[in-house]
Amino acid sequence: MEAQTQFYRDTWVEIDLDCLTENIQNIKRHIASDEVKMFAVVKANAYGHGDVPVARAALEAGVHGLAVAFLDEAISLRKGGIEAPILVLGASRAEDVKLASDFDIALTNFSLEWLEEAAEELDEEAGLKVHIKCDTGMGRLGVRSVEELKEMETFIRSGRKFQLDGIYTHFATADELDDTYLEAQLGRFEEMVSVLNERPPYIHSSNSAATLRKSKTHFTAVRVGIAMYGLTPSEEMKSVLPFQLKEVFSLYSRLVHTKEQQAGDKISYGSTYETKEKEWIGTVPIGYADGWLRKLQGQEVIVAGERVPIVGRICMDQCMISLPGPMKSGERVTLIGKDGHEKVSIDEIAEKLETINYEIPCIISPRVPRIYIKNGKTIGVSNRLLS
Ligand code: PMH
Repeated sequence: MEAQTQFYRDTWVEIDLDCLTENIQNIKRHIASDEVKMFAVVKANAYGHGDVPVARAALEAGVHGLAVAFLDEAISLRKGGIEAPILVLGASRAEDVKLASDFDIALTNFSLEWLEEAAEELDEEAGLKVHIKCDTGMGRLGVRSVEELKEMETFIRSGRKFQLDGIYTHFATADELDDTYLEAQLGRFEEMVSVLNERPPYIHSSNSAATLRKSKTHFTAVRVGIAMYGLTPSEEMKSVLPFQLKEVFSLYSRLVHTKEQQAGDKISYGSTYETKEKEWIGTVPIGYADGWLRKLQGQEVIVAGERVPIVGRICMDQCMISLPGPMKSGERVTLIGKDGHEKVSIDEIAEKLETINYEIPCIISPRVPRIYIKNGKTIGVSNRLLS
């Protein structure tokens, strides 16, 4: 079935690819070395922004390759026509390695046992690219023992089934300004890299926070996610950002019904909101099934340049807002983004939901169409480029 490129609802996400490009150019300028390649982390549908359009724009802006969580996500990019290097950061099943090799997708490897199983599936000349993941203190994926690491290298280099394309690690605290733990992880990583007989082309450890804060973590490649989307990795880091990041993701809707309620009228399920006096109430077609969670009751949105609150419970597909005065259906509502002098940032929504900014674009569900803007023009809808 063809992906849907038309939509018939008044709620949408705008992905500003010009901001994405500017963020990438600033990050690359900050890295300031052509020897360091930038991988754009586009897992989870590019943190909810849309994998193929973001990947394309990122490559045009000068990133070298892409990183995703699962083989499925890598194949989706290949099927979307992306030819750049792709690395799968998560675990892949040994039985699926032939598929990875056929699509020229690099996989993460963190045990000898996996290599032995994977070898069974591969032709002698397959040349599957692997990056060895070292667990230097994140406690997630990765080989810990230097002995096993050496055996893995020997196994990989013993034939042509595999190519050792990279070695990497991941920091647990790069977004905290206290570097003690990061330094310990870095030391451990350097030690692990030093036991290899030969250095692979890609040696990498930096997420956005480390890329922006610590040039000695850059090695030969960096893996940048959140900063590319214009979000700061943590509150702490806001004070040390080397340049301004521009938010790529905005969320809009339109009033679909407005009316003047009388004093004492109740709004939405549970009748938790009661109008104290005459009040204009607008209905907005977005709800918790779109990822606009019930906990956002009371959150402000922007209408005609003014902040107004969501009143009453958020329903599955709709919610109500208190309007500053009489207004007609069709008026734009900004849930995330700018309108006039007002702005609702992703960080503000994250704070209201008591979570981190990373979660917000990820939880706005695929039911909300994404519109891609480049050079001020719409160039795609919902993961489909129009040209
Ligand atoms: N590399 C790896 C292995 C990652 O897991 C991530 C993000 C990145 C790079 C990019 O990090 P950044 O977005 O901070 O630049 N991974 C996750 C995660 O697993 N949960 O939140 C972010």
